[in-house]
Amino acid sequence: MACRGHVAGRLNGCGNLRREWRATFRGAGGLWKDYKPEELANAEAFAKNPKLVWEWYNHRREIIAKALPNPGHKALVEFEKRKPRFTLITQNVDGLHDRAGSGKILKLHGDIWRMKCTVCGANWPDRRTPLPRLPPHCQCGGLARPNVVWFGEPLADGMMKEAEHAVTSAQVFLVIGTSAVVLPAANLVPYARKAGAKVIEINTEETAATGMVDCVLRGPAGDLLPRLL
Ligand code: BV8
Ligand code: ZN
Repeated sequence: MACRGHVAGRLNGCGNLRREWRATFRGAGGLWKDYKPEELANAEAFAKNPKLVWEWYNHRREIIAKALPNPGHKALVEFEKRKPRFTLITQNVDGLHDRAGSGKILKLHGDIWRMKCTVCGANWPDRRTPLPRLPPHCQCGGLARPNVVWFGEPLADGMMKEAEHAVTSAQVFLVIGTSAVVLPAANLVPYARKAGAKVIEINTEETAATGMVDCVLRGPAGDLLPRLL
């Protein structure tokens, strides 16, 4: 399929990083301490046992800190250089797009390298791995939480609006390495289609979006994305 004009929107999931979201789980036992991601990535679990939830984030931060952006991340940096109206929309909280050099990133689900105070609402970067003390606290003494969007929580104000605008004004929308299950992120696919964008899925497997896209490129994003340049 020939992609004309410019790529102005793309959504990616952690397939772009070998499933960080699940990679930190798919250890020998398949889960982290027998917890499913959804069981820990929510406010109730944090309220009940903030130390446990922070052990999980500390664990993921240590894995991500050792990871390097792959050719897929790097190709997206190149797209951004070549396409004036390029927007990178990610569900990943790993910060690897930043490390690859991407500039214009809509982080739908937040950033694992930032913390937020549950008392005063302060928000600050913290890249220490491992974290010296769990759970970490804010300067005000308040309990800190990861600056990510947990299940059952809304995305940051205006985030979905900005993402919707990017995909509904796009000529081409690349959907890369996501199972397209988690909402509201996955809604961006039908929004883009309805607005007339050519939607291209890049994934190693069939997804919940496959039936909705114009073109499927089946294979690893790290191999296929550089070839689209
Ligand atoms: C909300 C941050 C309402 C945290 C994340 C029942 C039905 C439908 C929806 C719901 C439901 N019950 C609840 C909901 C809503 C829920 C939801 O969607 N649940 C899902 C599980 C059904 N959504 C929410 O709760 C959202 N909030 O709805 O709030 C509200 C509104 C107003 C007021 C109050 C409340 C919040 C969702 C955000 C959750 N946070 N992350 C953290 O990281 O700790 S989600 C997290 O998981 C990631 O950010 C990402 O979004 C998702 C993982 O999905 P993928 O990235 O797609 O990864 P996955 O492993 O699934 O798939 C990897 C894919 O890559 C595969 O397709 C694979 O084939 C492919 N792949 C692998 N390797 C490669 C590859 N492709 C290419 N190349 C490769 N090399
Ligand atoms: Zn505080």
